Amino acid sequence: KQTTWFSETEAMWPGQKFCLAQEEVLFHGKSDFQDVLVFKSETYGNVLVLDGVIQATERDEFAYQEMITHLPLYSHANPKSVLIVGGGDGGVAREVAKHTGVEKIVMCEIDPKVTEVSRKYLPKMSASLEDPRLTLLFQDAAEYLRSGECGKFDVIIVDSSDPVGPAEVLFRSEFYENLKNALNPNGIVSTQGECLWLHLDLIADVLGRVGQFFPTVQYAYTTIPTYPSGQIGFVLCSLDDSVDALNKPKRIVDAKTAETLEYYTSKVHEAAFVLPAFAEKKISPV
Ligand code: SPD
Repeated sequence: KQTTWFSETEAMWPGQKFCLAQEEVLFHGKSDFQDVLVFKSETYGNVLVLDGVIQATERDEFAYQEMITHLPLYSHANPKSVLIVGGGDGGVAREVAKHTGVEKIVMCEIDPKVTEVSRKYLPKMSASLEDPRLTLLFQDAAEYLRSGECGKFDVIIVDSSDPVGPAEVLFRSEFYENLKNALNPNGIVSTQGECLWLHLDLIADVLGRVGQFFPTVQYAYTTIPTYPSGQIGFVLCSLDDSVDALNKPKRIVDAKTAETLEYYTSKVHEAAFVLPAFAEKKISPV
């Protein structure tokens, strides 16, 4: 049998392409915002692809969803309210829902098609979209935050795709300012922060931009085989200006929650902020 290869577009990583052996296309269509594809791979389970770029595979999604979520939530002493920007596949909502102290989760996803296909083909990622604490809005998050009607949150997680297409507005200064305005005192933001190997200049720019609004800003990262170059990071911003506002967890993981985690531990939390020399030279903490 001849292998059919899915080959990722090289939108933000010219000169390299990641491929996965594809068994079957489960869904392919255009939403109002982007091209949406879900396929069954030979070795990574079902795969969600937006505009030709891999967003999540069933085999390794936990490495991203756990870290973008638990880094800010365990850096906060007592998070009760969480806003998720994007995150339509439901993976971040699943991780937020593990925090029993969280009382309110609002998720603002621009594209209902992403949620629809995830409910159908990515059931382990999307199950917590039914959590009674969660309110799901299909809305442009940039407008939602600009309106000032969203209220205030302890933690905001920006689970976006790359800054081409619908997510481009989520990397602008105005958006970061609006994130700050939507936080409670000591609030924390965690955003998809791109790859050290590919986007160091972009990361330095973003850190500079968010540094205008937050006293503490740091980059942390995870490893994940199906994202470009096997690595992706998070820009974490805190209104708390103390030295260890972000890189030391304020709470430990209880035994029951630890059983559900495949990547995040308190030790991994601290290690995620330790950068290789080439990156530290370019993006030292603000
Ligand atoms: N280069 C791909 C970055 C994708 C980040 N978002 C993933 C969404 C998973 N919930």
